[in-house]
Amino acid sequence: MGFTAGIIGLPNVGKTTIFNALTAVGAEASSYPFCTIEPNTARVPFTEHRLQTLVSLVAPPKWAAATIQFMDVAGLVKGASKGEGLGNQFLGHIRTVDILIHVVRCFENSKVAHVEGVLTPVADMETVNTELLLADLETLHKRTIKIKKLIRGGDKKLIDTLKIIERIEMALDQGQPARSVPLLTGEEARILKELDLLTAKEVLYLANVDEGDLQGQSSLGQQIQQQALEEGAEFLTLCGDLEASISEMDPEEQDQFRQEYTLSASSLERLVATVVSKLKLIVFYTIVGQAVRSWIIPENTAARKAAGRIHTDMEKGFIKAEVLAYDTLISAGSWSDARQEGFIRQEGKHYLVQDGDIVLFRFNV
Ligand SMILES: Nc1nc2c(ncn2[C@@H]2O[C@H](COP(=O)(O)OP(=O)(O)O)[C@@H](O)[C@H]2O)c(=O)[nH]1
Ligand SMILES: [Mg+2]
Repeated sequence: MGFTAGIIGLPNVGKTTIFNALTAVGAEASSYPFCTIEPNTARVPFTEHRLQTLVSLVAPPKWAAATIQFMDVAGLVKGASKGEGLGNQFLGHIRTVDILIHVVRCFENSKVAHVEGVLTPVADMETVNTELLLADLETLHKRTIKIKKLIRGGDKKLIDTLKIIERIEMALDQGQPARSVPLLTGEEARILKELDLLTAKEVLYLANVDEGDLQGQSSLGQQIQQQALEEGAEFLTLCGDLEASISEMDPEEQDQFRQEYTLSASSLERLVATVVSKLKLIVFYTIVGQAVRSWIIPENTAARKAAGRIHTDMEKGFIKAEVLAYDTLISAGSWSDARQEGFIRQEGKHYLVQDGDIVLFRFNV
């Protein structure tokens, strides 16, 4: 189980530049190698201050941050939903991801052609979103035909599914994504998930701005921000070219450079952190043997399931979890001090792991 963010957008908006910069960051964020899985997919570490503090406290020979997978999806063009260009391949790829990072070009560059000739970020967003909407309408159309047949054949359970499909179709017809449809029950949410729609996925708009406009204050950046706000979507700015150059520097040089540009933290780290929070994921830590590691799980994951994140044997043979909150470990100074003080809690398989927990799983092999 992993989580994947798909970088999407029109051609020449900076998707690959951003993907490569993200991949380069991985190289120095762990003592384990973070490899590119396939040419267009890479694991990117979620670097956050707690892991760094734990590593300096424990000084383990090995450590590794949990990762989010990023996929550089082929550029989308008008007509993709009808199979134009790499249409089908593109849509097939984004179907597999958990969240869409929709890159919108706001940088001028006379050497790099814009597919439509001029910079029109809001129209660009719409071009991409329309293709996703059309693809979903097509999916729903096919599903409706199938479901109606099954209902006629006596499968009355599917009547609810059909009702939800109709509600979603209505939204799509008005240009609204499936994620905007308010769902009343867990059952409705389950049906929506099963429909596997592209516009049901969370979206994060990423304005790829000029070097001189890192805060996205230009009118182009503002337009995207406004649009994202109206959709209730997340919005971030970065300069792909700049991040790509920074990612090639050594760490000290990077810090210096960021100070000059008054970039508080790496925009790429901010991007990964936003993906984590948007997907409602939390982090827990293990300090076992020679390694300190962080792990990412969805909120409200039970201890036994969380153990399975590390190894299926640990889930199967789960006995109990010994748990310590991050802050308590830091104030105690070490795991053994915390144990002496009686701070370590014994939790069963139903315990819901909390963000920042440090967990030692006990299991039968
Ligand atoms: N000026 C400028 N050029 C950029 C920026 N990001 C990407 N580019 C350039 O735009 C071109 C297309 O970028 P690429 O990442 O291949 O776009 P993709 O087709 O979306 O993957 C490359 O020549 C990049 O160097 C940026 O932030 N500023
Ligand atoms: Mg590309």
